[in-house]
Amino acid sequence: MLTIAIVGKTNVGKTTFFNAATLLDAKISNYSFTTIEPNVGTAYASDVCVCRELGLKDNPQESTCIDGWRYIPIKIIDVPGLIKDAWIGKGLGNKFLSAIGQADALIHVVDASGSIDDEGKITKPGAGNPLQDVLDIETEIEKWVSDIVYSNMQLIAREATHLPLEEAISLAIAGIKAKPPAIMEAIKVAELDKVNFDNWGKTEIARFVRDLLPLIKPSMIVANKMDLYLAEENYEKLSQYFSNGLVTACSAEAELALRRAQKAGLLNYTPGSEKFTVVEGAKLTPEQSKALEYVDKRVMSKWMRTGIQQALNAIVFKLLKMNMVYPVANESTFSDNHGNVLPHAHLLADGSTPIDLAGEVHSRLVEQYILALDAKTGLRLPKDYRLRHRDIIKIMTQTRTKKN
Ligand SMILES: Nc1nc2c(ncn2[C@@H]2O[C@H](COP(=O)(O)OP(=O)(O)O)[C@@H](O)[C@H]2O)c(=O)[nH]1
Ligand SMILES: [Mg+2]
Repeated sequence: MLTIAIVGKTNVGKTTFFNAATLLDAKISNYSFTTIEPNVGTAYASDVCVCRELGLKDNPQESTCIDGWRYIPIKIIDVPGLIKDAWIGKGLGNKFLSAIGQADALIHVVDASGSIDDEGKITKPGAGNPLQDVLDIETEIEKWVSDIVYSNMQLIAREATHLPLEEAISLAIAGIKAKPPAIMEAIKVAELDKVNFDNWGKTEIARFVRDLLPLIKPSMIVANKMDLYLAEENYEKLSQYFSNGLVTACSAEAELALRRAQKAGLLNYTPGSEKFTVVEGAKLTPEQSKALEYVDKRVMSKWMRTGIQQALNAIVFKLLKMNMVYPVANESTFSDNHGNVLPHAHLLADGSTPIDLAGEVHSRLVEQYILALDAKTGLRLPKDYRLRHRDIIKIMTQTRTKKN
């Protein structure tokens, strides 16, 4: 499953973001290291479901369809305790940094209201420096990965005697999930393709890692606490510094309040939508009314949304360029063998083929694969067809397995 790690300094709202995205109840508080083990949970990436264009009522199995929006599960990890110099093992850094290793992308939460100091302690709003906070964490991750590469120099050199360098590095730092093509690209961008690996030192490794990280751990910067005054100015600064749309505005606490109230049956609210309404006849306590008024005034009216679902979607569809693809067993009814309409939806990286989709569904399908059909048109698809967003695919297989 696609895995996203939430990183950032202490007290920026990582656990609140995590809880809002998963609606699990991990502990939230103002202390450093409240979370001592990474929290792992399920969040969702959402997009308009194909049931709409087909005018069908669907029966999703693992995913969910709410008002014509399909929500596909993704794994998210709340990585606590990243502080300056965590990479040398200070604090609980190293253990948590390894959670980043398994992630496909990062959500980098920053306190845009500037209410934390550089150590992550709560301070007067506006006193902190959110841009510096983001850079500190990036440096931290760079140092950690550089350190791993550096301590594996001998192993890499040995493997590189019989493997291309990018494969040797990929093997040596397997825990970071860096594929050879990304490594090769980073070597080129860092202009290290002309430098013999034996001559790489700390500076070369640092250069290589700086160019590698955006390729293997693309990250979305989430400017959190946008409900607080002062956050806007910092959000502008962050957006200017990290141009190309990598910064999203968010109020994790507002989303958490809305999802909790929705779960308690008090609100009509769909994650990602621009409005919420109080359920008719719902009895709100004065505190609840006040909190919802605050969310409405400070977040929804101003930003049109809380930003949590948008951040998740942006990371999955824009940054990672995933496509949502629907496998079906029956191409005329768009259903599985039990009559469930559009039962599954998978997230597949751009460039994936029908065989990749078969692999996601079941390894047996790959072994028995004969051909794939585009269920919308009934056309046969070549083996190397590149799946597109919202394709509905029928995979034809041999009906019998060969005896061996
Ligand atoms: N005003 C405001 N406070 C928030 C928001 N998100 C989190 N907080 C508060 O920030 C503090 C730290 O939150 P937490 O999720 O524990 O931060 P973490 O250390 O990064 O996991 C808590 O007091 C939260 O209630 C938000 O969107 N707006
Ligand atoms: Mg936390």
